Order: sequence, then structure tokens, then C-alpha cells
Amino acid sequence: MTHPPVELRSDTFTTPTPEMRRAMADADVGDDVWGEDPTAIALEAHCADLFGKEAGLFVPSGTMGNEASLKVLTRPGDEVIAEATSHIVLYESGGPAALAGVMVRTVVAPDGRMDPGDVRALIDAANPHTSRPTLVWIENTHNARGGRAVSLEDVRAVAAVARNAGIGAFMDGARIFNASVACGVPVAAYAAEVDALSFCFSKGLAAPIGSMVVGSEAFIRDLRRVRQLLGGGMRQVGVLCAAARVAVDTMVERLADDHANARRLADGFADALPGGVRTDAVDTNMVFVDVGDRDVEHVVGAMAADGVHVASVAPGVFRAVTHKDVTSDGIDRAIASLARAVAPS
Ligand code: TLP
Repeated sequence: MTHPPVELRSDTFTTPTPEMRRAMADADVGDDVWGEDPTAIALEAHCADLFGKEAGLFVPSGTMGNEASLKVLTRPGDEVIAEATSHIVLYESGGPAALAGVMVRTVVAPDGRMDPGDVRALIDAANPHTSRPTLVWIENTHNARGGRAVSLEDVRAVAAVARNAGIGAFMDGARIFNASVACGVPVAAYAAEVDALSFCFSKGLAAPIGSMVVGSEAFIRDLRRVRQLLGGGMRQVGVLCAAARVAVDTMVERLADDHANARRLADGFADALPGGVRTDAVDTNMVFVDVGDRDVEHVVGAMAADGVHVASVAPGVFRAVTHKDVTSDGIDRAIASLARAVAPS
């Protein structure tokens, strides 16, 4: 019997649920560039409320939410302080430089949690020769550091540094619901620490497309203009917002299942490849595997030949991400596949 592939490259591969598809078909729609799509308006108000902010804006992707926010919150030449492996640094095609024209100065945090002292040191070092620090950027969960969930205390400590220096704080909360479930912290508590926050419907929450940015009314008014500038103004967007609404209303609690699956996967991978997985660093739905001196592309290729798709993300390292379309059987198959891929030949 042939099995369906086990897709562990990203939770972005999740497919919409039948309920989402029905909601999409039934959605009330209007022209959202004219501000007349009732489903978008309702979703934005609902999310603003959920996050305790004044307003929200639906955007096509997390990347656009981040880049448009950067553009609103900074001026060209300003300095944004971010963790060295943040999504804006590694995976947005140079957007901070190309679109907002900002300098990104980085602090290194192997567990995704920036040290407030490091952030303060960069701010304090500013003088008329340097770029002007105006924004501290916090990613939560932190993708490239292994999906680490940053605790409320840690967010608070870094946000306080920004606030005390009179500069802004933003959260790339693409997977903030994973952090919320893992830490038992309401998303509004995280949002209260920052001026604005972006999050995605299209990852673990399984909607097909879309992200949201929440913040003050004035910020969102400016963001709407930048969204238009970037080509992100869409028309009958209610078909997407209807799926996003199902995502945020019904798909959050089940993220705990993804986290449990990730822990089981991590334990199995650790047995298959001793020393390859820091099982204590699996906070949410990601497992990072260090294949040591093996060729990571060879390991990833051998697993793909078994129908198990993982992604190489750094030299010698691959990532496996759990989500609603990964079954318990899929976890077993992935563990067996890694064991085969690394077995001495
Ligand atoms: N991350 C993707 C890839 O781009 C790496 C993934 O598969 O994990 N912020 C964070 C922290 C993200 O992880 C991502 C997506 C985004 C922003 C961007 O979201 P999209 O893909 O909607 O532009």
C-alpha cells in the first residue's frame, strides 16, 4: 500500500478544513479597497478585540504585514534592533533595506530570547554618527531558533527597554498562537507589551491565505496606505477572511496536539540520531535536527524518497514542523525514515 507523503517542511503546507471551504463559499463580500467588504471588516474588528488593540488590517502574507509595518514605524536610515536570525533578516528578500530603507542591527540569541541588556547596549550606543534606533523587533515564536516560545516575562523585559528609551516595539507573531498555547499566555497579554503585532492565519491555524496586523487606529490608517503601495489592496477579500475567521475561532486549541506530536517526533529523532536533537528546546511545533558531519541534503533526500518531507534550513541542520495534516502514523514514519537515512551502510 502506498502512503500519502508526510509533509513536515512547514505548517504553511496545511490545507483548509471543510468548514473553511464552506465559509469561503458562503462569504458576504464587497470591495475591500473601498473599505466595503463586510467579512474583512468583521474579521479585523474581531482580531483587534482579541488582541486588545484598537484596529486590525488583513494583509495577504506575514511578510507584507512585517514589511508594511516596518515602513510605517520607521524613516529611511533608522535603525531596527532584531535578533540575528529573525524572519525579517533571513527570509524577506532584503525587504527592510529595499522597502523601509532601514538598518537592521542584530543581537544574537540562540534560544530566540533577546537579552534586554544587549538591546539596551545598542540603543545606548547611538550618537549622531550612528543610525537612529527607533524600533525593537521581537519574533515570537522564533522560527529559525527552533520555534522557541518567548515567555511573557522575556517579552516584557525587552519591550520595557524600548519603552524606557522612548522607541517603538513590534512583534512578528506569525505563530503567536503557538506561543500562547505553549506558555499559557493570552495573545492580548503579549500584544499589550508592543505597539503593534502581525500574525498569520495560514500556518498552524490552517487557513489558505492571509495575515493580520493589529495596533492603534492611527497606525492602521497609515498601514492601509502602505498596503496599497505594496499592491496588497485586494477586492472581494471576504472569501479569504471567512476562512481566516474559522481559523482563529476554531483552530487555536488544537495547536497543543501539534506541540505534543513535535515532542514525540523529537524523542524519536533523538533515538535515531543520538546527539542530533535538543529535545529540551522543543517548545512548540518545530523540531530542528543537527546531522553532524553527514551531508544534510543527502539525509533530506533519503527521507523524501520515503515520502517524508523535511527542509534543510542551515548548514548541517534540517527542520520538521508538525501541523494538523500530520498524523500519528506520519510521526512514526518520519522517525523510521530518519533512522534508515542515518543507518551505517
Ligand atoms: N516563514 C516560512 C518561511 O518563510 C521560512 C516558514 O515556512 O516558516 N514571520 C515568521 C516568523 C515566519 O516564520 C514567516 C513564514 C513569516 C513571518 C512570513 O509569512 P508569509 O509566509 O505569510 O509571508
